[in-house]
Amino acid sequence: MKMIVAIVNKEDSSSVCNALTREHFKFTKVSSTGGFLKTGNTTLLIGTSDDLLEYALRTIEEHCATRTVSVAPSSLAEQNPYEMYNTRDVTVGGATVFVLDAERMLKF
Ligand code: 2BA
Repeated sequence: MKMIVAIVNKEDSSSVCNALTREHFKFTKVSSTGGFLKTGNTTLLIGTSDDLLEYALRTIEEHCATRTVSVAPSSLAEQNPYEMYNTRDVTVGGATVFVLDAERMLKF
């Protein structure tokens, strides 16, 4: 049994969720915030059997895209005052995915 923790760009969130539901995966959707950009994203907790892991990962991948985001000077200034006049482009996923071994799944 695996637990997939997928942090999904909010632009891709409904497309990924719809695809997972269509493919009969069960998951929990949690509203989350990126530590760097401080903008909303969606964290999906997907419990699945080992043999469906790759299929679940492919489903996520097929419904995500990376984007380039221009970070406002004010956001950077909070972290480094020397950068307050420079915007910076960052490439944002898509999805950042962790795969964990789940020892057991219990339902009460
Ligand atoms: P954020 O933390 O808001 O990061 C958004 C994007 O900013 C990142 O895209 C990355 O391109 C850039 N970035 C993040 N931290 C940076 C830093 N210290 N210096 C320069 N650039 C930085 P992604 O890597 O695609 O990450 C998208 C979101 O996935 C992140 O949003 C965060 O919520 C999550 N994430 C990424 N890596 C993670 C990790 N190792 N652990 C937990 N969450 C992670």
